[in-house]
Amino acid sequence: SAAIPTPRGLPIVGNGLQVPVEGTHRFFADLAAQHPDGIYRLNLAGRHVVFVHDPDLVAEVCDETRFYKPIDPPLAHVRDFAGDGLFTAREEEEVWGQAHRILLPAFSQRSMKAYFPQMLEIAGNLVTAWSGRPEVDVSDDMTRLALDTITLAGFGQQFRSFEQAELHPFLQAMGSALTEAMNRTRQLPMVTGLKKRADAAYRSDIAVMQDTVDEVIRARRASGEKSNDLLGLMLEAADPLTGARLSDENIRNQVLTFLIAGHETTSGTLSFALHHLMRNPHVLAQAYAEVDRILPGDTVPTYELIMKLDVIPRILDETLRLHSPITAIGLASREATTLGGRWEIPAHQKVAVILKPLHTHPKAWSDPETFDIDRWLPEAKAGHHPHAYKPFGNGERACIGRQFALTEARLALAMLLQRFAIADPAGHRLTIKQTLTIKPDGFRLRVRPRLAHE
Ligand code: MNH
Repeated sequence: SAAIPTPRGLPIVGNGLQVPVEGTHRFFADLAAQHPDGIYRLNLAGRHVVFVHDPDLVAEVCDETRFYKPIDPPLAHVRDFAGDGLFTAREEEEVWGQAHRILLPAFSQRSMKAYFPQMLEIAGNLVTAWSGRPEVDVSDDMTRLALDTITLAGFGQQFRSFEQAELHPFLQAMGSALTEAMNRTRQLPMVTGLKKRADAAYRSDIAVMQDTVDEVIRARRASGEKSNDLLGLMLEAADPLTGARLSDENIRNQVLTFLIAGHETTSGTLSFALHHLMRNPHVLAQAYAEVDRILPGDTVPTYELIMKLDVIPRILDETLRLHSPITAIGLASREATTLGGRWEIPAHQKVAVILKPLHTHPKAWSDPETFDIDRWLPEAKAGHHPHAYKPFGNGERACIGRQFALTEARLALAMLLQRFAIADPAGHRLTIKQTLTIKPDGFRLRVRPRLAHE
């Protein structure tokens, strides 16, 4: 056995202070490059974390009989507001399985057909918003799209974000709370305890989020409406295994979870996809050709037409390889074990998989930094390393909203390309903003309605 390599750190906080607030993705990419064995260890403010990015080591830590998803920082902080919702529930909490079983059918690919009219309505609002403007802020509008889509499809509520200049107060509160959760992840608890102003703001942001959600639930109850959207299901359905129903508090936590998990990530994916299209004009041309073939003129998209798309889904797959909005997944060992036949770790050792170094690992990807959608052609895909691509996480705790996000993103991208010529005259240099997730910062596009289809 061998000692896991550890970069030298500062006393007390260990390597914690070396992790920059902006751009942790760059920091971890550099560290990965310095550790060709695919493994290293950091002391983050007293918490020892083992990082793995070699796909074969990742395959080991993705074995759910050996590793589980712990709720550690930053998720332990997100739990301050998402509670025992699916994303931040602990493995031993029975309610995770109950909610998972109740909600899983509602997230199947088949169910997406039922949400399609709502997805179409909100994508239409995006098109309307862009029609009157020469230039758009991409990340802001994708955030509006994703938030309005999950609130309408999931909870029957109209946020009407495109009618407002400022982001909804819920979004502002959520953004600040997520930023604070990330700050707390980098601070010693003692320091967090001293920052009274930040703590007061954090509490008030959490109250704004909870009030918003309580209002969504109250409005549904008041309407007396029986709907089989996500909220209707949670209010009515019983767990097929235990017969249990979800408590009101758990439903609030689930709604909050879907609002958080359901829109930051989808909006980041769409924004990064547009960024890559601007950088790769030949792929953009392929996307236009596909849209003009499947949705000629002003054909209104249907679920069936959207499922026929091939180039656009591959653009999304490749975008998620190079820019996963969720940059890392956290695991922990059930028992003491050995990784790669030589690295010994104790029981309950925290392990992090930083996705970028995994998604660009030369063992699994040729020409890894190149945006190449042909990696996702069926023949090429069959040859992929089975554990070198985890943008939606792993195993049972993988993303429940994957089909929802991909269906929504396909539709939005297709409609934007159907309606607009997009250009990036300033030659956007990608800078990344990070809260719990990453998205492009200050990314603006020049948009112009396509009169005749080019
Ligand atoms: Mn989503 C878990 C990525 C869209 C709801 N999601 C995860 C995880 C990743 C992830 C990674 C696992 C995190 C972890 O291991 O700690 N999610 C994405 C991405 C997109 C996305 C890249 C868009 C693209 N997610 C969505 C949408 C919804 C959603 C849309 C809801 C409508 N995600 C969840 C929930 C979980 C999750 C809920 C937690 C699942 C569980 O643990 O049971």
